[in-house]
Amino acid sequence: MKSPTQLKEIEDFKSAYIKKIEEVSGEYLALSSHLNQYQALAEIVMEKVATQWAKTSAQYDTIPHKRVYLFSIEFLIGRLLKSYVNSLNWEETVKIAMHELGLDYQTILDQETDPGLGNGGLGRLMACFLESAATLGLPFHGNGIHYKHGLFEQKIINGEQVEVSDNWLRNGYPFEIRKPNESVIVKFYGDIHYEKVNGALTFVYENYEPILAVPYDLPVKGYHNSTVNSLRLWSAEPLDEFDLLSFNKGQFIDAVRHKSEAEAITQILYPNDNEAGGKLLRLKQEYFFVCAGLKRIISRFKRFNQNCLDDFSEKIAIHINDTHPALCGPEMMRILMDDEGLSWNDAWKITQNSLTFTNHTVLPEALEKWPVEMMKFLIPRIYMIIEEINRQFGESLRLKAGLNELQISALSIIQDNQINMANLAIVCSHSVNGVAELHSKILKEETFNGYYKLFPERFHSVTNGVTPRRFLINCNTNLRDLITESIGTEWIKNLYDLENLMRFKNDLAFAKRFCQIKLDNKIRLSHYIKQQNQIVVNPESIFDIQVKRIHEYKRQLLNALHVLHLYNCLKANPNQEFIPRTFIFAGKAAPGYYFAKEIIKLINAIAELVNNDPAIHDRIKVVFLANFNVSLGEIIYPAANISEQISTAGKEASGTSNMKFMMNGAITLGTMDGANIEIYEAVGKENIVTFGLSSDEVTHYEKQGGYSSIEVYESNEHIQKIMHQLIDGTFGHLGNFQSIYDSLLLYNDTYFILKDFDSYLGAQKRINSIFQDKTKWFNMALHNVAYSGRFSSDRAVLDYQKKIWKTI
Ligand code: B1H
Repeated sequence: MKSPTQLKEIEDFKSAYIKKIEEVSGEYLALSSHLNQYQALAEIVMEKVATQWAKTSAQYDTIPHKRVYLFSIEFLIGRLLKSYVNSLNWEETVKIAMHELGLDYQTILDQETDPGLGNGGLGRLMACFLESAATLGLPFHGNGIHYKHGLFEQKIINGEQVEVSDNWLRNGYPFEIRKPNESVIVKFYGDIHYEKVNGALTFVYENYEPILAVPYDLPVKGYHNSTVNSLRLWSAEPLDEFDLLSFNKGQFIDAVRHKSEAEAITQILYPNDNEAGGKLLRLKQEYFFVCAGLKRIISRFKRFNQNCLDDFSEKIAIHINDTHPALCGPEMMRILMDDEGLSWNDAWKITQNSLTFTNHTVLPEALEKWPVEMMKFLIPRIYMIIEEINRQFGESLRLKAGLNELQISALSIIQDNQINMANLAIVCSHSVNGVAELHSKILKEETFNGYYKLFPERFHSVTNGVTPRRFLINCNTNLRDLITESIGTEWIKNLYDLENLMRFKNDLAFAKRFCQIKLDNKIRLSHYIKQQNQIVVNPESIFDIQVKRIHEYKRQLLNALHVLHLYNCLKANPNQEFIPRTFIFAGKAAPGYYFAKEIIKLINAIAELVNNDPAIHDRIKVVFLANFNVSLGEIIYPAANISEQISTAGKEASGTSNMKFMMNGAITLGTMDGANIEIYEAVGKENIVTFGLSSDEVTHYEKQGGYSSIEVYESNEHIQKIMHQLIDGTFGHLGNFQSIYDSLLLYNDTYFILKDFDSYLGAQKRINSIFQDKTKWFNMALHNVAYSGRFSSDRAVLDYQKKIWKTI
């Protein structure tokens, strides 16, 4: 029974909605399109959110809290409409109202584009942190780039990845507010020379190219509270629509070139994950959002602090998310000295005390280095400051730490005529952290060991987390309801409370519902697979899933070769007992990453071979789902039995899909890498399946120049067979996979795929035997949900507040 207040709320909502439809479409509801229906709902929701937004901002202005600004070149926010509705506690009202109006709520939600403003885990982590901070009621804002085109849309055509540009703003975007009056000017290029002004030698910066940075603000709403924080994304525009000087001289093309060159800066997100590109435009992007963001933060601070910057670092933390915003150091120095007139020493104190830095990867190809010439040319004043920071740092190492020249050059920010951005970030900030225990240990002992020895107190570790609101509560509503019925609602804001679920480990009725929910989620995914790939899968089979960016170190290849091996076994022995499996893959490859694209091709070739072979009798199915993004993840995570987390140990800094799967009751099949190790600790060794070399073993081999993959090959018939299949025409018109073959045998298997193959096979066999014991399987799955508390981004954000920003 609904209360009179609820009934009134529903009726009010319906009339507001009918009116809104007319406003956005100029038509009656009955004639409106799904897109208009979505737009109307989005506007109503945005109005409600905006009221709380204004209130939160006003409160922050009066109550002095330490504010945190998260600088990141990626924020992978996902769709927002459902998140806003649920966080407003409006889910039921909206659902009932839509139903009573004869509309399909899900279809309306599906009209929303999924903004691809990030590549993968790094960008998604930032979005999770923003959501958690708002839910915890903390003053915490994001600062990034308003890309006109997000990450490309992936299509699979003839088994291969084809990229299509992403135009997420095509139909307008209802959840952002453009704030032209808060625009700032960012200067590029130009010359610097010294002049005597009033007797003192000072420099003059002229002939620069000014670009207008215009902010777009998006509300970040807390769950079931009234906090609304901001994500500020900067867009590049020409200062004048076109260059009037050229226009008047009749040089029309030059006049518009000026416009498109300015806009180019925020045209597109670079589609590389875990790889630094080295292009001038990327460096422009990095400086652009750092400069615009810092200018606004500092001017706002002055406005609320009587123009005084003295206690800036007590009241503000600026967080550098990986090295892409590492120019925060020199840019802050520039603003404080050149614009605010502070001395070097005063500016340095404020800068260093405000900045904190998180590293997200130890892969050498991802560690950013910029040529000195490029930096000097593009941002000459910033280069001057970097040189001086480096000079003073070297000097202090020489005089205070007593290091010799060799040691100093190993720590230098400028090395081989390149700026090492991680070194810059470490020197300019007072805290450096890794994103899981093992990763932080590697940073201290290997990657940044020289710095660690000098400043051990600066090094920290904060294990990543994911928001349970998006990755459990809103995407697995049946599990959410079962949990809430069983242990109350407290867990939604304190995920450790999920441990109370262990009370139900012997409760048959609970177990039955728990397993039924998983099956229903698998059925939902099966429909999606049927619709997208025209493949029929068996929802009763084990859903074995690996979804993430395609990268050699993540080893989708190991998974694929295992599937090929199982296929061979079934062909050789068709009557063997076999537990049906559905192998599901999804993920994008960077457009220029040839090898990753070959892996996608191989997976699709294996799918074609296996799915269409009648001798297999549908016992194995292989599915590659196109265009993996946040929304697709929300359908996939709840449907998994097995979460494949099989990176070469020591290479995956943390991983976060491991956490999303775990929360939804999947069993991790993983190496002892990144946060897998902490999942192992949380659930206990009985409730996870691990295999493979340890990170120490990998390092040991690497120090000897690798292991011998030929030896493994020669001693293992199964491996010989699958290796031959890569090049012997098995895949028919889909081609041979010579480059994959060569990478494993000729180039000695950098990622230890053949080395770990047997161990992986053993782990997969263990899974089969466990799966047959339904009670055991339920128990393992329950453990995974129950002990996922520490992988909430609420915990991660609180850890940062305590250890790093010292705000609580
Ligand atoms: C992660 C990146 C990354 N680490 C460079 N590093 C990029 C590096 O465009 N670029 O140049 C883009 C992304 N991404 C990921 O961060 C790690 O691989 C994951 O293990 C980790 O979970 C995630 C969040 O910390």
